[in-house]
Amino acid sequence: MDPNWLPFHPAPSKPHFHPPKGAVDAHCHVFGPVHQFPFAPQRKYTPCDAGKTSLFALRDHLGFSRNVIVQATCHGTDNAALVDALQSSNGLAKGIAAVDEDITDNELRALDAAGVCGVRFNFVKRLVDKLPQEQLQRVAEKIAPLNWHIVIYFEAQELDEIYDLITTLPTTVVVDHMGRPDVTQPVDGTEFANFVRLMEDHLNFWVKVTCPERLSATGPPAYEDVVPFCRLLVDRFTDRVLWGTDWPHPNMKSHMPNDGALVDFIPEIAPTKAKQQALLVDNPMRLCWPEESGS
Ligand code: 0GY
Repeated sequence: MDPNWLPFHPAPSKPHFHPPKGAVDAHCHVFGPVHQFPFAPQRKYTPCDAGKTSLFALRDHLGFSRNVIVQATCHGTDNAALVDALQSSNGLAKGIAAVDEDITDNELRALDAAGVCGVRFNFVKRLVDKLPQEQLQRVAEKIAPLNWHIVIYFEAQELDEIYDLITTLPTTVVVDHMGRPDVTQPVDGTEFANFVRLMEDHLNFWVKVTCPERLSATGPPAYEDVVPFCRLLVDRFTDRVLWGTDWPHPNMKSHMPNDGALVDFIPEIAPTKAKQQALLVDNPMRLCWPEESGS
């Protein structure tokens, strides 16, 4: 692993908050193990191993039932570690893959059968060599028949540049980590207003109210500066929000969060039982397990 890599928390606390029955950690990753699933040559970081066994143990420890595992850039478009985790999950994990634009229909169908329900495109410049504009359009056409969704990771300052591209996508689009707002700016300031407008104007957009540990300037354990941003989105778009741990927290530099404390953050951003049920169960089930959620 990279010399300055922060490994995931070795012993997260048991959360005080009990997630509702059937709760989904809708943003997490698996890394390696590298001897079985080598990292991609073009990766921008080399993490510690963080395999499926550790992920599923964390799920149980935190009181969650299911995972949505998101392909991370260190594995490029080789989804083998992801698929292996999905196939070992007894149906309790779904996956978001990363694919090349020349992927075939047969390869897409195989991913679908393994439990993949979406593809991710990364517009964060430090994580990719080339922004995936053209690839996004071509892949969007290919996945349309599978009823998958598209996950997009970008930083707030990129939104204007990619706005037209992402708002013409024909699928449900999920934005990672609230579009990475600068939380030192006011929650009702122009930057975050742009993002809120995107959500208001485009009903196919969903958002992950995730990663206080990445966004916060005030820091752990309360991450109080991030709360108003998450809360506004949960209040206003209750049926289009998702939550996840982001375990094993790639590229964290300031600190490694305690995953138990991250779970205890949930009632700060979703204070009522109804909002917790939507955020943690109903929304991720509707999006990733529609066959079980009756929609
Ligand atoms: C995250 C965030 C990061 C990394 C990746 O795919 C990735 O490598 O998403 C990051 O460095 O901000 O969601 O895990």
